[in-house]
Amino acid sequence: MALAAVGALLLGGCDSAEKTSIERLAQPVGATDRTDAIHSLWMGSWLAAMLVGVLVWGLIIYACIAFRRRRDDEIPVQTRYHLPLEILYTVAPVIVVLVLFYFTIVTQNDTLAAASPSGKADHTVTVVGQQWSWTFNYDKDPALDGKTTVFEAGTPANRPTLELPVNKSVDIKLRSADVNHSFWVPAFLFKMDVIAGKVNHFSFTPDRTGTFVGRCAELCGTYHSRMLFNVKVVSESDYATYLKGLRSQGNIGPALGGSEIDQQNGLINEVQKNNSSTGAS
Ligand SMILES: [Cu+2]
Repeated sequence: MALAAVGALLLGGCDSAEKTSIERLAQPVGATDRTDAIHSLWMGSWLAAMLVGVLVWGLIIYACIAFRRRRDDEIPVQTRYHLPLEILYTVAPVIVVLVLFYFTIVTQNDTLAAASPSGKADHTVTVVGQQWSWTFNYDKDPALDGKTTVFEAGTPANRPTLELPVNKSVDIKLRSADVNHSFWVPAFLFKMDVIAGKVNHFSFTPDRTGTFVGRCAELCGTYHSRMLFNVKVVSESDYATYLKGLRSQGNIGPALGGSEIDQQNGLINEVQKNNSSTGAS
């Protein structure tokens, strides 16, 4: 009751955007079909933390009052080597961690499940993280011609944009051209590491149009903080127009990183193989 009154007082003085932000405990409004589970985990974790907090604060206050020193010449009973209490101190945090671990794993599996049961998403985008920007390869996209891979490459000064069609599933493949990075779009409530020498992937369906900020979430070098990008979720026809634009600009890929780096990582052969199979030179 008191909590509700304080909440009403706090919420009273702010506009509706702030109000929903407080109601969501500062979590951004999700923009994909995978955000509900993460949002529940977020809210549930805070609720659990609050319950544990209230219990601990309550016990502290109770102990301070009930076991305070009552007479100057006598110190309160000192409890030590109390086995049942020590077992409780050990077991209780382990239970808390196990519960959080369980819900995290369930949510993670939910979030990482393939976007379609067949594992075949409507679109595939290979994202390359490189010091210090991103390249987005639209792999043989059916919205273009199903054969040509087009790309957009960014620089720290020229922030790249990843365009995605709304309500269509997409498989994002993450690879690094150099060191480890991390692909993070706060509005997707999702982040995945981009590991050098390994391809990570995840799939989802963007469910509302808009422009969302993205960033690198792994300290990857001097200009790490400039590894920013935008994600623009657009209609299907705008998406097709965008891909055609990239093709007419000559951005024919795949572009998987600088050639020296590609050679180092053994990716150059893969580029050549892909080029020969698409007929590009
Ligand atoms: Cu980075």
